[in-house]
Amino acid sequence: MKKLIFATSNEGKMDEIRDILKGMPIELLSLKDIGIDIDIEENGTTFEENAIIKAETICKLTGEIVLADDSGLEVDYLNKEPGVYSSRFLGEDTPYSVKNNYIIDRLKNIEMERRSARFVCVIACSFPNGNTITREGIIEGYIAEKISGSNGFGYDPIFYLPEYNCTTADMPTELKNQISHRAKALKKMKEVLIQHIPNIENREIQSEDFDSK
Ligand code: ITT
Repeated sequence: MKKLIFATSNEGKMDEIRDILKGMPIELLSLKDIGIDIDIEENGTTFEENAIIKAETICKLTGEIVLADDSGLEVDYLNKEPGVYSSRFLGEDTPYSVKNNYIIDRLKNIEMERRSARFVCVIACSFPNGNTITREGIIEGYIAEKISGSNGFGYDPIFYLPEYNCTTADMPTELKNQISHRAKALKKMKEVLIQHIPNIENREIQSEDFDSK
């Protein structure tokens, strides 16, 4: 099976990525799986730049095809903060209960229409020949008036989706993984992998045929 490395140290992301890509004939390895523990300096100013930095750094180090995710929450009322600084917002080690309460407090008494926000995810795929391809996924929502839910990770307990009347931390993991920014970016990236990695498409079609019988 083709080996693919996913350059993330975020366990919450990795669980979602494994779930979203399940069924593909690839062996998906995290940095932990391959024993790499490095702090990559994410000094880009956009999600795309940071995703490329992560994927290319690990691709050069391992010589393997490497995927990376850079993602975050943009809150319109806060001029799109925390954005690319989502994991470093108020300090890397600050608990999300504190970060989430801080955002809720900043939006206190602000009506729903002005609480708009989105999760953005850019996935980069770096190939050992030096090519890097990126794909983006976005999900639009609102900042909830209070923290709710314990599924997911990070800012999920404050990201409210009116069409489901709950936060992404309230919904079952399977549902989040069908509709999320990460699911959308990975779905597009699947097409890229099918085009660029020999045999992936045939083997996937076979497994889908098998599943549907
Ligand atoms: P890696 O760089 O090792 O992948 P990281 O957590 O530092 O891990 P990012 O720099 O991409 O990753 O920051 C993403 C942050 O955005 C993440 O830590 C969360 O705070 C937030 N975030 C992204 N996707 C999210 C999601 O689906 N649900 C909740 N919060 C999310």
